Amino acid sequence: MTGNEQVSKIYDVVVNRNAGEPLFHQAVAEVFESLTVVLKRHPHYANFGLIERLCEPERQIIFRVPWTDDAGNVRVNRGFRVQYNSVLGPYKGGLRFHPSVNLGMVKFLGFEQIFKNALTGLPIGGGKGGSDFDPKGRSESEIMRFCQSFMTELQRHIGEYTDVPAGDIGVGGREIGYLFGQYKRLTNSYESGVLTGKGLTWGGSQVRKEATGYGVTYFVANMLEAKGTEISGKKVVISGSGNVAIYAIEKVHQLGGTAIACSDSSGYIVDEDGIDLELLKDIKEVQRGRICEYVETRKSARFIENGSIWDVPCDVALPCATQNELTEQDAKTLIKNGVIAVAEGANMPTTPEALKLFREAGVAFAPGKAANAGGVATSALEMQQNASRDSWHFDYTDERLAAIMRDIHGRCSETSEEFGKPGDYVLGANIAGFVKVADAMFSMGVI
Ligand code: NDP
Ligand code: 2IT
Repeated sequence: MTGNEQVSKIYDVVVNRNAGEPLFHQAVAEVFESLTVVLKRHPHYANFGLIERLCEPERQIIFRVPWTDDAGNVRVNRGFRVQYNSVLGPYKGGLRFHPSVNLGMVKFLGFEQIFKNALTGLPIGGGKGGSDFDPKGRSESEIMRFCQSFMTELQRHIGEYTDVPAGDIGVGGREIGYLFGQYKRLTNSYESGVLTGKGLTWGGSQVRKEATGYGVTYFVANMLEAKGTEISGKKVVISGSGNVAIYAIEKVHQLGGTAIACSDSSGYIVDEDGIDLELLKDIKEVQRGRICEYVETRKSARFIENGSIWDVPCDVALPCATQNELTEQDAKTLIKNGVIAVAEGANMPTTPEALKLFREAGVAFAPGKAANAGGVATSALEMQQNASRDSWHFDYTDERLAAIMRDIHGRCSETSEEFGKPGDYVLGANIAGFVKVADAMFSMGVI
């Protein structure tokens, strides 16, 4: 059998065994596309059921999360933790609270996380979790009670050496605080390294909050440098206005670019003068408001309720909201408008059809598992600080992050060259991540 036939046979099995999980299938297909090339050169990676084992999570936990709302009604949500692969270190990956969360979504995110974490070069395995809880419109005390109930079950499955969750969509510093408080109370131990993204006064790392957004921008700076240009003077469109988007905007501005548009699920704003970041932070981080409020204060900006943010002409596009948010039509528009680089701050925000168009058009394209790895990498730095009961300064941590992103860029670029597709960061990231995990799996035998 050729590598291609082997891979497509395994893919069919994955699809049949995981019926009704299209996001998971999509994530697997994207990695498998790159594996054909690897198997051609290194057929041994198909031995000992390695690829089949890689697709099957080591453990999948689903649990009931009951909580009481402010009106006294009992609500029931579903909690998930998929402990995907631990050959490189304890399971590591975020928790997502969003009404769309289901097992297939958590599996897609956990699968991606394995390769992303491998690319960081740090000792972390892959996992992901979350709940179909919708934080929108919930009071502080409802959020707290939900987090406490969620952790009441999750606590028996996690630990500094077992599984270390962090934030993702709908889970930020506030939620990590409630989750950590409940973990500490239930276990009667101050195990700092059990969660990352903690507050700076109680075990958190400098730069963790900023890390994903800063990291994606560092990656873009490296990509542009390879093309003989830089961020300075470029117009950048960034979707989302959450944790990743806000700190991507901050770093773009620090590096001399201009972020001119951002969004939330109700629409997008365009501000050709450059986004006023203090205003955006106040609306999103302090008031927890909607993006349309931006134009009430900032008269130079406009709010567009219907339509796509990718209609806004730009040099660099950073999808930083959610999966499959950048479609084939969006890619056509961006290419027509002359986009030179696209980097995924979110996980799998680009549809396969859009990705194909970017590749054909020669647009520099950074997949999420490489471009947004700065968040989890800084989580691993937080774990290091917790283990040595140390805390590093902001500038030092930021330099470490920038160096990690430079290394990831280098690894992806060298691997793409080695396999005959220079500049194909998707291929480079998939292969470099896969080889590291696969080699460790071989060393540890059939487990
Ligand atoms: P936040 O919850 O802070 O922000 C999410 C943003 O995306 C909000 O503006 C939200 O708008 C928008 N959004 C979410 N879901 C949808 C949707 N279905 N349709 C349209 N807009 C949507 O999350 P993060 O910034 O932390 O995460 C953003 C992305 O980055 C996710 O894909 C996440 O997996 C990925 N990521 C996050 C990392 C981190 O460290 N936080 C690390 C690596 C990747 P609204 O408020 O209206 O819902
Ligand atoms: O998708 C991701 O990499 C994250 N949500 C961050 C995970 C982490 O453990 O910091």
